[in-house]
Amino acid sequence: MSDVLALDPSAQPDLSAEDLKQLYRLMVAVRHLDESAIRWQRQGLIPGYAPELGQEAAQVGSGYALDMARDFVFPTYREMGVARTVGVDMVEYMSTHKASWHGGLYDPQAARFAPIQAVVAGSVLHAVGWAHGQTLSGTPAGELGVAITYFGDGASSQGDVHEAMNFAAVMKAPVVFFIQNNGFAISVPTERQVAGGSVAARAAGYAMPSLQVDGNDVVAVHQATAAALAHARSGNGPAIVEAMTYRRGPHSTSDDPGRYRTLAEERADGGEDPLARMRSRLLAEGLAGEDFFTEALEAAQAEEERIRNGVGALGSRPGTEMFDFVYQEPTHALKAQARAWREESEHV
Ligand SMILES: Cc1ncc(C[n+]2csc(CCOP(=O)(O)OP(=O)(O)O)c2C)c(N)n1
Repeated sequence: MSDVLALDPSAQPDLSAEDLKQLYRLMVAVRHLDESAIRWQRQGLIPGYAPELGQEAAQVGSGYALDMARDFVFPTYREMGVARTVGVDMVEYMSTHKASWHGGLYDPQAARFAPIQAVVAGSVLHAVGWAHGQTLSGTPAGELGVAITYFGDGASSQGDVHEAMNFAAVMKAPVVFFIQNNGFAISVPTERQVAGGSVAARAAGYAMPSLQVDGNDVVAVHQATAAALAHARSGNGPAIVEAMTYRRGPHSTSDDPGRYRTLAEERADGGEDPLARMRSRLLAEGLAGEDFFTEALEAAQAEEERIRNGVGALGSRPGTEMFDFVYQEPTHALKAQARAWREESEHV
């Protein structure tokens, strides 16, 4: 373990006043869109959605630390806030929740944001593969693109995560494992399935550095992620960031948290609202006044309206497309499935 480098978030450059304001604007845009998406589902515009209420700081703070000219994001189904922060087209992103297309209609290569992943822990393996490709590309240390993979405390119990971390550490792959520990895997609380209570603590066993950070503090998340990215970019291999937060809403629009936790527990365990916290900081430091907060909300409302109209206008995609992007060269079995599907659904 002697060669494990510590991560020092305080060594990262301070964020400017404009950066701090931008982090707040992004969190407001994400919160407003997230809350709206639940209403869209209730109104029948989209069939389902996985809200991220309470996780805005974890997502915006980490996304804001990325260098999108060379890094690559591997999300789960709950990273709308990261997508918004790194500039993914939000209508194309939301198409997955409209069930127009699996994984979002955006171009993953151009957006540097992998398709939305519903397989728990799936994105973790993909990220390590991509990161190993960076090593093989011959890009010099210091200039490496870094893969960042998002996953939850629940996913951390999957065997895939062990394999991914071990492989990444052995091969010194430039990857940041970003865990949002939001307290729940659907109905199962963290203490029922993360032995020891911390995913970051496992890093020592893989000889990689880690940081556990207050996931409700957007600046702390940003600095921790920036430190982990700098470590990986310099050719030192992977790092873990575990953002401790709380899933304030349901697991998805088809979940009823009342079946496994009480309102009193939600109030007691929910922690600090990330937006309220940043608002207080901006006010306390004299960086923003009421006009700024009003403008941020109005911009978020206008943006949501644009996205809602775009999602409403999305048509369905040709069903044959579900076979088109499985493999570069379709297998015999896949061709047979596609044929059978066409015969049944299109009667050809
Ligand atoms: C391989 C696999 N197993 C089970 C599921 C069903 N499932 C969907 S989300 C989820 C819980 C994941 O919890 P966590 O990783 O903590 O992420 P969170 O949903 O809290 O963001 C489960 C078990 C799945 N989608 N994929």
